[in-house]
Amino acid sequence: MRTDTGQVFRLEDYRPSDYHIPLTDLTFRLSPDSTRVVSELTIERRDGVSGTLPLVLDGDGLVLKRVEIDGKALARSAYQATPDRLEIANPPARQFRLTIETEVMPSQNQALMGLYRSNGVYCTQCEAEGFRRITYFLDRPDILSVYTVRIEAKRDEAPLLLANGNPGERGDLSDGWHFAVWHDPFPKPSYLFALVAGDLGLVGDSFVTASGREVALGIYVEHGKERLAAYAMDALKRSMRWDEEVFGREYDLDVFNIVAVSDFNMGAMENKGLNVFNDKYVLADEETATDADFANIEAIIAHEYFHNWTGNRITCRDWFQLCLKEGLTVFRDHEFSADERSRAVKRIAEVRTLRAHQFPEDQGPLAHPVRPRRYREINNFYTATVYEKGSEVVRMIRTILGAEMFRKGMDLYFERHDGDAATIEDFLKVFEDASGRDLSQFALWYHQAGTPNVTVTASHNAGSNEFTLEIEQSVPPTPSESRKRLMHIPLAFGLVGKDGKDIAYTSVDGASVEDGVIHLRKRRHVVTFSGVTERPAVSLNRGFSAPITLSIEQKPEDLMFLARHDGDAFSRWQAFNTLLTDALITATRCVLGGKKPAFAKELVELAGTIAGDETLEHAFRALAISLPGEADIAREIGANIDPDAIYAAREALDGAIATTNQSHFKALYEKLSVAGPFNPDAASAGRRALRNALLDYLSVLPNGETLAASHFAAATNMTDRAAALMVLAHRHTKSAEAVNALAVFEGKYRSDALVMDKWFQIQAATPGLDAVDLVRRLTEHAAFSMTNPNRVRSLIGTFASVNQTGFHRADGAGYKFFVETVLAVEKRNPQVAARLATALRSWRSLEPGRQAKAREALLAISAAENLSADLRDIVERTLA
Ligand code: 0A1
Ligand code: ZN
Repeated sequence: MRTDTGQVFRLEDYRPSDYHIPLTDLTFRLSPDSTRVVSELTIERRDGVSGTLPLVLDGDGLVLKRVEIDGKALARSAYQATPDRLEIANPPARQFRLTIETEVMPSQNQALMGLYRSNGVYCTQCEAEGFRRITYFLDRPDILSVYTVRIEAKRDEAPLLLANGNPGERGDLSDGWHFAVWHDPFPKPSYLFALVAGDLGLVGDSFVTASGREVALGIYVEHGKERLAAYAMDALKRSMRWDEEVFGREYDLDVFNIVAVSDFNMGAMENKGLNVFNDKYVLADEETATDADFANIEAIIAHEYFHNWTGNRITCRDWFQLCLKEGLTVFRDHEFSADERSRAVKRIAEVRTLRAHQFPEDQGPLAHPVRPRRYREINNFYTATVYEKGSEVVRMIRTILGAEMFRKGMDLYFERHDGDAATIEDFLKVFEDASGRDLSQFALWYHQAGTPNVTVTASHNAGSNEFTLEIEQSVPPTPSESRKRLMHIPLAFGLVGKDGKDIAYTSVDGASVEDGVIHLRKRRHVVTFSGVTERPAVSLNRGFSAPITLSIEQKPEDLMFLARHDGDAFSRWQAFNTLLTDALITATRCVLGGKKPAFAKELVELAGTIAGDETLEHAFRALAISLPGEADIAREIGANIDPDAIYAAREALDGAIATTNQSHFKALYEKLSVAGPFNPDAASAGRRALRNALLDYLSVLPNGETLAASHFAAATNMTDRAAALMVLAHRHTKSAEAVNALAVFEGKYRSDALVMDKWFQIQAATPGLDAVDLVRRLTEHAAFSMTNPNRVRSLIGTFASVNQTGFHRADGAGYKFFVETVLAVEKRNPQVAARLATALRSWRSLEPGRQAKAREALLAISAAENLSADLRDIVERTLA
């Protein structure tokens, strides 16, 4: 484990390396407890660099066995080696070959960075700085090298030997060993290096590219699970075709392999030609995976594949530029899913995710720009801001430029920077050059942290037929950025008339308005639309054109009207969601004041109308009628949060909607219950989503547990089964039906780790005071493991980040358990522990009692001895 050195890395300190490594030849002799790695590097000085120049290579916990230059052992006095660094004081001035032999222990590697074993399979994870745990290297993304890799292993232990690029020679060695050579012709940074060796089953297929080249596709999974990779393979082929059609990008190697492993710190990794996946994002069938799992698999398969161009062919100059590959690739996978599924539904889901994960980050102590300027531990910057907000920034570029210019800019990006380690400046420049637009103010979206607030007042003058919007922007201060500059915010809008159609206007004054988008550039704009003969309902930030918080005094009648008629599906959803959120905030205040919440009849009835509106997609209806989550409500309230009051308010609205609409919901539920063969497609998933949302409401009515129990018993797929189990476990906790369903589920899936994750997740989110004890008990369950990231995230992660009433228990018991667990996880896997610890990032918005307890918990973590760089960084920033 790397302990904290306190070193801070700064963007302004970037300078190119003095040395290049054009060729990297690696030989691995694999063994669980002692793997030998021989690295032969061709090293050159950068042009124009002269004089005595030490070569300093990065390491991390390495054991050096041998070092040679041009085939001769290096004198002990000529170099200095520590586990974390190899310095050669005075290497030859011309090109030379450096040979380094290291020893690593994959079986002991629980941090899952570098070379490790997962379920008996050797695999690697090198992003961001894992390659230095394998051999000494210039482990930075601007060192691009052509890799040739030879793997040697015992044939019976590892019949399968994979690395990046195309396969080369293979054969037998003595004593039951064998070898395989892989060559990747595309120069790449070390973080994209990968190796996999083990005994796995293959799902093979092929793909013919637009120019007619045949690519062999392979997905490797545990033996016996091949059938579960069919959906992933289908998603891969659709992704390859889509990237050709939409971005003009073809695949470039002869093979493309994906390996599913069961121990993985993140979702998946885009290693060139050899993606390594968390098995959760590969394996699926109707019996074991939910519709959400299918959608995630499709998105992540696409995401990693799309990295081949945005990340691999064009990589990042340094880790400050992480959003260059991640924001752009998320944008690409979002667009893919929107094309494959329902664009409107996809957009709503994206915005919900952004608000749930990125907004709290941007509004709390961990706020950072999409392109950060400093970091202590880069692993902690794989954040919602870099990924999700990074994607929103790319989306805004497209909004500003229009689809055609955007594509022209992307084409120029690929043409100009193929083979480069590029920067955000390079990226913005291609769009400026392609379109002739000035994006300098827009660039602040990359450089400035914080969610901009936009406040709007609207008025209509019937005498002059003018409609006026007074719009003001402000960006709140964030850590180490107290003064903010004004942003360029593209605000899509519509003026909706009585007939539900957008009203035309004759002219606009006060801001530039193009194609239904107001371009805000100043602190305040007074935008006047002339020729507006009726008072419109204004629909703002359509399609969520900018990642901002919007405050507009809007009459509930207008919001009701927009919820029924807005021509933009996202804004239609937003209007109803705003009404629900407002009602829940008021209800929370009632609860805190000791009063019983009451809700407007029109609102409660509108939920029924939307649920039954056959002109709307099922998935849209399901999203619309699902109440904002407890954390969403807390975020909107902003300060002095009492999770118990929010919970009670939400229960009250659930009850009111269910009671008012009961016969209608029951009839709809029945209508949607017709069984047919399972199809994972978006339309079928939407039907299931609506039916399960209705079940959730119906289950709060008398005998709700009986209905949920029969839904559970009759389920023919995991989506319905898990939905019913959740309703029982959360709404009828400890009822005979809940206890029985949990036991049945456990009995059936005990040996399927990924399904048991759902069982852990559902229980970890059980509302109320007992959850802490339940979760603590579940850490003793045979299917739980403190070393497997999926298990830890399902049980501990869900408890801490989803269970508002259980985790934020007023007596601090939730936090106490959390401290113990985070520290226990950290001993094995600092990266996973650091991510868990971000669950407390919004501690300052809690009411004073809980706030004090949360602070104590953070202090207890920071007081622990030998804290890893990962965890110390998160905890100290959270407390600062
Ligand atoms: N580049 C990957 C994410 C990733 C980052 C770090 C990892 O190390 C543990 C693993 C994966 C992606 O965006 O999918
Ligand atoms: Zn990515």
